[in-house]
Formats: sequence, C-alpha cells, structure tokens
Amino acid sequence: MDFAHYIGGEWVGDSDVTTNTSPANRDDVIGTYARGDAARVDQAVSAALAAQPDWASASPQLRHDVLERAGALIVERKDELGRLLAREEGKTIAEAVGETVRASQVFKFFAGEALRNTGDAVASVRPGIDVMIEREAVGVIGLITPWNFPIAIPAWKLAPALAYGNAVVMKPAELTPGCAWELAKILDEAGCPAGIFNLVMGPGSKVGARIVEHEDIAAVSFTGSVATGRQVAVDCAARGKKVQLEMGGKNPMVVVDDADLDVAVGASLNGAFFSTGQRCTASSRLIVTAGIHDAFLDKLTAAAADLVIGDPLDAKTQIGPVVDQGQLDQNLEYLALAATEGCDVRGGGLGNGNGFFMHPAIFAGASNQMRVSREEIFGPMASVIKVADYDEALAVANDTEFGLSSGICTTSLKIATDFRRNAKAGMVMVNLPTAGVDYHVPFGGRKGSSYGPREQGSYAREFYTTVKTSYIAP
Ligand code: UN1
Repeated sequence: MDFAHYIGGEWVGDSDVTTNTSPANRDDVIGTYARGDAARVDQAVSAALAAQPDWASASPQLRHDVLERAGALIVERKDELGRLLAREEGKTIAEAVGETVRASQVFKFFAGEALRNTGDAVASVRPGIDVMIEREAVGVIGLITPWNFPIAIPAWKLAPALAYGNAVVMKPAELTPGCAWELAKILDEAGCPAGIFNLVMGPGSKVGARIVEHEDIAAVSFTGSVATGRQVAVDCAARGKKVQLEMGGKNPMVVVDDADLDVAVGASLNGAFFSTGQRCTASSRLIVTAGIHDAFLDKLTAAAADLVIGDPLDAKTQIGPVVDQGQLDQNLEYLALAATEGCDVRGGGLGNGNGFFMHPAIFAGASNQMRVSREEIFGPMASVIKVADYDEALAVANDTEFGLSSGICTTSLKIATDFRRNAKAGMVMVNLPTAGVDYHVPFGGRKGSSYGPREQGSYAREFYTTVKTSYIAP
C-alpha cells in the first residue's frame, strides 16, 4: 500500500517513495511511504500558517475534544498499532503495545492541559495599573522525531503543541513513518482542523533541513543524534527560532555492595538490553562496587544469556532485532572495539533469521575511559566498570559528557539520598532501570543530552508557549 503525506487536511502523494520493511524480516514489506522535499515542507508551512490563528483563538474546549478523541482512537486501536510498531521498529509486541497506550495517555493528559493554561494577575508597582501574564501559542512548530519510539515521541511533542494552540509540521524518522502516518489519520478522524497538523515524510537532509531553515517555523523540537541535534541548535539560533533537543545518553547504573542483587540484576538487564538497547535512557555503564561485583557480573551474564532473541511479534520474545543494517554494522564495530580495548566480552553473537538479530553483550572489566564507555552505542551492549566504593561510583557516574538518566541500586537511604542530590543528570532512578519513564512528569537531561526546556507533563508548556505581559490602566 502507498502512504501519502498529510498536508492542509489532504493526502498528498509523491512520485519518490521509501519502502518500509521490517528489521525482523527483510521480506516483510510494510508499505511505501511518500518521500518529500523542501517544496512539500513549504506547502505544509503555508497550510499551517493559514490555519493556526483560528485554532489558537478557538475555545480550549475544541482543542481538548480533538486531543481527547485522538487519545481514545489510539487506545481503541492499540493492538493493531502496536503490531505495526513492532513490525517497523522491531521492539517486542508487549513493548510496542505499551508504547501505544502511552501515546494515548499523552494525548489525554494534554487534552486536560488545554483547559488549564492559566496565567497570573499581579498588581503593578504603579498605583491603579493591573498586570497580566499570559501564555500564547508560539505559532507554527516543526517536529523532527526519531525511529526508536515511533508513536510515543511524536505524541509527546504533538499533543502539547496542539493543546496550546500551535500548528505543526512533523517529519518522522525515515525508518519508521508508519506509526506517524497512523497518527495523522487518527487526528484527521478526531476532527483536527485542516492545516493544524501536517505530516511530511522524507530524508533529514531535505525535509528536516527545510523545517529548520523555514522562516515561518517559529520553533523546532528535535529528538535524535548528538551531531544532528547540535547542528539543529546552531541553525535555529542563527534564525532566532526556539529550539528543544533530546539527544544521547551514556547513562550510569550504580550498584553498591548493599544492593538487593536480584533488584540490581533485573534493573540492569532491563535498562541495558530491553528495546534492544535502543533508548537514549538505556543503562550503558554498569558501575559496580568491589564487594558485589563478581556476584553481580555472574548473575547478569547468566540472565543476559537466557534472554529470548527473535520475532518481535512472538509473545515469548524478550529482545527484538536491531533497527537496520547500518546500526547492526556499528554495533559489531563496537563489539570488536570492546575486545581491542581489553574488555572481557560476554555474548554479542549474531542471531538467526532474516533480520538484524544480535545477542546482548556485556563488556566486563571495562574502564570509564574506554571509548565503549564514553560514546553512545545505541545497541544491546553495556560496560561493567568495577569501582572501590560508593564515592568512586558517583564520580565515575558523573564523568561523562551526557546527563540524561542516572540510576542506583542500594538499600541504604543515606546512599540513595546522596546519589539523588549529586547525580548530574535530569532524571534519577533508585532501584529502577534508567529507562522507562512516566508520561505526566518532565523528561529531559543536562550537559550533552538535552538542550532547551523539558518535554512532557505540565513542564512542556514552557517550550510550546510564549509569555505575554500586559499592563492595563483602566
Ligand atoms: C523511556 O525510556 O521510557 O529516545 C523513554 C529515547 C527517549 C525516550 C526514552 N527520548 O530513548
């Protein structure tokens, strides 16, 4: 089947197309998706510009109702959408249905937020004058979304953008246009007015680049690689656009001597390997104190070897394929590098089948200075770094250019509290995996991981609105 762009409320095809196949089975063709260019972005921006003022000035009830209906339609179709997500991205069906439910919850949350866009009223320092502080829509917003959460990340950018009265031009990742296309269909069915949501599919070099450069796009929210994100920031700053970036991670999971071993192994296994390690919140540095190190490493190695790798649509599968050949090749390079750098590499072999399957790998005996412990790998691989004590663990955890999520396993309230206070990261997890976050609270990091205001929860308003201060002398 052919899937078109969605521009100004119409389905618009292109002669150029991308064939979307499953990473679990290269012969499983999901569909052909239109491949746009700068001219398609221009067309979408014109539609968005024309539609946005009426959407922003309409009753918030309208925005609430559209978002609420979209949330309801997503959850109604969760099994079908989850199946599509698992086929095109490769995460397991349980993870994929879970992500779809999360997308629905995000829409419903922001349906409510549309009604709660409150401001402040303040007395002026000049007698008799009232001051009002209000939040207004920013205008037309460009959204550039990644392949690893093909429905949840579009949802958590799109829902707040629409809730606060903006119009959107969205470019999904080329590897996973299917879920984004379904969101366009759902918003259409939910009664989103023509031009308010526009989907333009295609390559970053053409569609993404034009979104960043178009003078009528007032703000850009991007999730993806560090290299691209930094360029997006520079290009947006040069044009005076608001920008929000979510990029990489090299998230530490600290395990100290007093940890519950089963909790620590469970959280590390999930954080490092679930979703095939393809999460910016993945635990890729397991930092373990000397007293528990050997027991932890043995148990983790055994648990990782037992993980079922295979078809994401099979309910027994725990780890699906890597997303594509390029990512698999890069993973294999890091696997070889870990051995060259002196790690004791456990696991990591290729899996069977007509897809990009690989077994999880543990880099035992790693140091924090090795490239495998410093660069984001984005695959089912983690370094295990032995340290003397908690103080060294904290120092190593913070010794990274990233700062998204930081975890610790401990039964000591004192250590957990110290870590929560001193971890240089946007999110701290105690006795939980570094990945897997709630939908109604802020998401984001520090240092090289994120830039600009937080995503999600009520904090999302900061990016998707602009402040107006009014002085009124009656
Ligand atoms: C999660 O861990 O639940 O790209 C979400 C990513 C993040 C989302 C992670 N932006 O992996």
